[in-house]
Amino acid sequence: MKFEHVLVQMKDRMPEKRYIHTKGVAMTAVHLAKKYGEDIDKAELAGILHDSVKYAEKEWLREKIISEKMDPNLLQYHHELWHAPVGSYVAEHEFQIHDEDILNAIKYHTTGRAGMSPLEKIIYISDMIEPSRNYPGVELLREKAEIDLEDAMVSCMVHSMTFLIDKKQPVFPDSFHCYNDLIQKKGKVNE
Ligand code: DGI
Ligand code: FE
Ligand code: FE
Repeated sequence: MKFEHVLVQMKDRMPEKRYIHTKGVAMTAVHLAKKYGEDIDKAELAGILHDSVKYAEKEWLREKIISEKMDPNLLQYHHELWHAPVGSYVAEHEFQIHDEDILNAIKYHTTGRAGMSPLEKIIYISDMIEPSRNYPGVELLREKAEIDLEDAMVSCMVHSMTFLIDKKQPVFPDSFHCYNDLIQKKGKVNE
């Protein structure tokens, strides 16, 4: 990996299993970036850094969301969502990443959003299909990712939202906006 020196810094921040996931996301993102003509280095860096604060203290994450004036709605939703925007902040301020697309790919990797860039979609999908992911339906998502980025993104978003709705969990509005945006752009409304 080109950014091995950044990857090794993730080792101290997370358990072994999450480190393997991180490597898997970076590798998968590089593969998809090659396939869909996106920037390979950006994909690798975003993949490596996407879960950097997954194991940070909940209260520290909350503080950052408040002090850095991130979306205050996040605090009304599950704390699992907080590592994504704060991870983006950490990428910028600790790892000196200033590329807006990389920062957004990290920021929206958990919820998605309307108007995602191809890199954002690549990271969102890679997070769900990297080789160590093992849940019912993952194989089909992997197959879709090899065929069409948009279609894979729709399927991943539907899978995530359906999973939350089945468990009667709240769904963050960005995910709904992402879903509607993808479907409307596909022109599938009222078909
Ligand atoms: O950090 P990872 O485990 O690699 O993956 P992730 O960043 O996609 O986080 C997944 C977790 O976040 C998973 O437990 C489901 C949860 N999640 C994602 N979107 C929402 C959500 N939880 C709630 N309550 N609402 C959401 O919209
Ligand atoms: Fe994550
Ligand atoms: Fe992840």
